[in-house]
Amino acid sequence: MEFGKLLKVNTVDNTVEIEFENQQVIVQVITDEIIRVLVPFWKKDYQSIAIEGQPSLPCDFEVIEDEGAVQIKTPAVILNMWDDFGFVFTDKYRDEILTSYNGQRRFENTLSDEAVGLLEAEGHHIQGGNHQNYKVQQIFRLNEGERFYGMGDKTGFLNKRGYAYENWNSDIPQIHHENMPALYKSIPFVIGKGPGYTYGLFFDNTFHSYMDMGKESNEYFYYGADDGNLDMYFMTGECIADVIEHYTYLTGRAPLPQLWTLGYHQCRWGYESENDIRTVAKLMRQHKIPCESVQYDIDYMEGFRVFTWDEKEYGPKGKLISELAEDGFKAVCIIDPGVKVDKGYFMYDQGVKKDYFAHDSQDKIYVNEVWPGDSVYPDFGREEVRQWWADSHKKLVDMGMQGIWNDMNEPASFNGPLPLDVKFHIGDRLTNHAEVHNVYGHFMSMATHEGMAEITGKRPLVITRACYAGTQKYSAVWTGDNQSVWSHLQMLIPQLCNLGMSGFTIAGTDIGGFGGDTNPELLMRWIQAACFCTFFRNHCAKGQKLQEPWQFGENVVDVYRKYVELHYRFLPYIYDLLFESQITGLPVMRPLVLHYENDENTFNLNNEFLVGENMLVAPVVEQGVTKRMVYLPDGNWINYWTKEKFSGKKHIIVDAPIDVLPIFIKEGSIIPMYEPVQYVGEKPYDTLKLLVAGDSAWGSHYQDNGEDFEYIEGEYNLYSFTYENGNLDTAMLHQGYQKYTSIEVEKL
Ligand code: MIG
Repeated sequence: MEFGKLLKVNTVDNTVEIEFENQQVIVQVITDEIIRVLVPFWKKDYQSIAIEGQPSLPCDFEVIEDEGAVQIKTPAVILNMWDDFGFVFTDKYRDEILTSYNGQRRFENTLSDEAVGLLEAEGHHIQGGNHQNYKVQQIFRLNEGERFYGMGDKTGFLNKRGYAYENWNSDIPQIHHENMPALYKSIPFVIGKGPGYTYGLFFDNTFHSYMDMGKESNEYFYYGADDGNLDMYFMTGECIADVIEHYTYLTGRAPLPQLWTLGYHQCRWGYESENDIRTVAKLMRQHKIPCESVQYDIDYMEGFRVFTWDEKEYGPKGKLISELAEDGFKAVCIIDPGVKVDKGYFMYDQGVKKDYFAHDSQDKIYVNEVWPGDSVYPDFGREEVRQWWADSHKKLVDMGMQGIWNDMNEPASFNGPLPLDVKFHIGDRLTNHAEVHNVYGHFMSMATHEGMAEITGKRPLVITRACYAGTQKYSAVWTGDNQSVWSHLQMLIPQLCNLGMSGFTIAGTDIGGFGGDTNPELLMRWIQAACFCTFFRNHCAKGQKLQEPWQFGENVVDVYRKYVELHYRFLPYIYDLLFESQITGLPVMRPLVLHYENDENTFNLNNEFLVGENMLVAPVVEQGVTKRMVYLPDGNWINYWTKEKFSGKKHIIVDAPIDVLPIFIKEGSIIPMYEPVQYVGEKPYDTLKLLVAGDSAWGSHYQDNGEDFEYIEGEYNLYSFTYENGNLDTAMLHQGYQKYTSIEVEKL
């Protein structure tokens, strides 16, 4: 569509309405650094799902009109817009950051619809085979050397340049290859990074959308969507961290979790009875591998009916859970959205009576098939339905459940995908699956989070598979059904780093791989690579080789234990980073490019990462490898194991036999540590250990009760440590909680 000439500009408060001949465009100055450009192809008054409340802050900006052009200028960004919706964002020095592309997309190698049909019938997946312009589409100029980060859980590598993706939450049990269009999550947020500039773009639209980051062309990149608005938030910043801070200012940050949730979890789809669960719990303790929970997959339910418990296989309600609790185990169970069609089953009856399930285009309750057989889908976009779902968790909490794992909420279905016209609501507004699909998991997590917070009074553990931008406020995530293959171990690093830069600070992958059979070497390397994950769980599918470490012999158990223990040693450091993340939005696992942006060795670095700013981890993610190259960026780095010191900005070769995960600590930092325990709560954490890297070092540390919301009222301690000439100086920046009885120094 041609927008036509820019005719008129009208500014009210922070909103600038720009009339083109054929289309209105609305520009909102959200903050000095964030500018929203809304082209309301669909709806002018659209209440964002990702962004809650009113994010606009008062700011000083100028609107300067010129013949056929307008300039909007804040202290940090200048947006120039002209005829036909041409625009450029520049920084305050007027250096160009992002420019609309002046031209059409160029389709090459286009297949006819008929050819696509034939190929698809043969089993090919034709991505973009019949190239098309989308109903909503914006093309941007692509600069040489421009890179892209973020975009949620997409497959492939850290830098998304040259790849194309889609946002359509998808249940993918097959191997997650690097060229897959979409996985379970839709986070239409990208960080653009070029020579001398950094920006963020968030496209707030829940319909099926497309992001081509220079695959189709080297001259442009584009965003497209099947419906909805072009609703684009441009964010500027001096660095990637600034952009993440702005993005999470808009869409929210992960709240502080309970400390135990960050510990180790064991799971398997196919622990089919009380006995299976007890055995695994017992063996965890026997092998002295720290463990917080043996999680309940769908097997624990009565005929896969959500909010029930199978007493036949798992014993009387509450008994198993409370007995295991005596040994420190917390209970976490899976809940799927699909409710079994079954008269007499309370969830089905209540939902039918209150009209809580989605309807088909003929206005009958829509039925598809999932684990319980014929099932219906709660209409989670309605507040009343979420409240009902939230309240239903009382049954689980009464049994002793302390955490909820939400699966299948893409939503998944066995009997073909849900048609796009299945009727759902968002608030009171009737809409359909096409709009709700990508936020179905978001609304479900929100209900679960609110229910668990209300019922337990503690910080909820919710883990979700599907989600949208902003879900980080309600839920942690895991990356779904990976497989026991080396390429999935390799992908863990870029995938979790990109999820982290997209707001999801609490995330993990199934350790050992979910599908397929793992093997000793792969499992040992996996527990090492995952050692600093904020969601730390070994999980495996029914029918695959059993995946608990003791299935592979004593040597594996020893190596495995070493790294689970190491995770527990660094728990206070991880927790500190999560505390900071509430203010900065920064993740725990970070790609090197986040802190060393101008060092080109970091631009495409897929096989090492930072934990916070001061720890560098370089796992072995290749079969048969026992030495590896490690890139150390600027600064001095001390090998955690050997205490050997290296100056950075160079590649080194390190030994990494099967029991070694190379770790380097940045000189000048202090890392807080605990002694490992069998589970959080086994004994009080009354001693803090400080790992001091170098002769002169600084660090801070946050401490609270690790469970409830009292920290918000000030029940916490904030320490600042300075180490100089063999002396440790401790300052309390805040004191509102019982202090450690001792603080010990370990010099690196
Ligand atoms: O169709 O609940 O990703 O973690 O074990 C498979 C059974 C359903 C998929 C989840 C996986 C879980 C499994 N679920």
